[in-house]
Amino acid sequence: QKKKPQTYKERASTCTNPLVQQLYKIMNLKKSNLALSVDLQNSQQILQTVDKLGPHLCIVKTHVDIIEDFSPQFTTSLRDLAAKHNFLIFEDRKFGDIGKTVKSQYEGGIYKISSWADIVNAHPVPGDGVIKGLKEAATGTNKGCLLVAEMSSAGSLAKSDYTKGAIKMAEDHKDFVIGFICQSRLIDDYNFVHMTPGVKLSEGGDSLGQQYKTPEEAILKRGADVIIVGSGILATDDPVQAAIQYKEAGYKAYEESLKN
Ligand code: S5P
Repeated sequence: QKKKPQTYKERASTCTNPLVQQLYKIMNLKKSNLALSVDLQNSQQILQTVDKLGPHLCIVKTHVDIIEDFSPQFTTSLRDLAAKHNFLIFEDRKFGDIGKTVKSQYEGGIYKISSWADIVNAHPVPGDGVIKGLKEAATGTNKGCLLVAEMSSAGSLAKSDYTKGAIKMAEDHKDFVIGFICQSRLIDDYNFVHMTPGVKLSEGGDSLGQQYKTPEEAILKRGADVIIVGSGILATDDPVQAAIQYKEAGYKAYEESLKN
């Protein structure tokens, strides 16, 4: 039987993982389930955008490897903005290799992701060594990982038994896996945050396989906790207004979902 929907405040007090608690507290306080996918290639542009949109976001999601002028100062500045506006940082690195390789990719190289990102994600395809490897690099810190259990793109192979395997893997590693990147509700357990990308106010897609659904569809029909929006906000004349629109649409859908 389906559990009664909980408010963000209730989830913050019942969830066991401190990072998940922190996220629900932010969502409650800012009345926002909006994650901005800040897919820009210039550091200053990213920082300026995040500073303007920050008040409306619960999460800022980065693709650090598309930045053309990356420097460690960029991640320091991004962390300052996270403190200023109270959001979590999610580096969308989609780790997908054996444990020891992802461990070095997470903590090492130029980006040193484990030193600044609160959340990362991983493909479950290698087996749970991918989680164990990442976990080793995150020891003693308040970090979490999302498993990419389903994808928004056309023809995705992440479905049926693969998705079920991802759920099992998450349940086996509850201390570090804090949820899923997904397109539907996978577990009736708020300890696993369901984040859904491929969201736009009008449905459709792009020329490279992306498939969009509205915030209402993502939250009410598919059971998303957090909506991830990139071009729906960034490719507009007024990203601040667009972010407010997505925030309000997402929050309204959440309020509606509580009535179920
Ligand atoms: O299934 C997925 C998983 C992710 S994380 N589909 C996605 O689109 N993403 C990411 O979400 C993608 O890498 C991009 O950064 C963002 C969607 O951007 P948009 O511009 O299409 O909203």
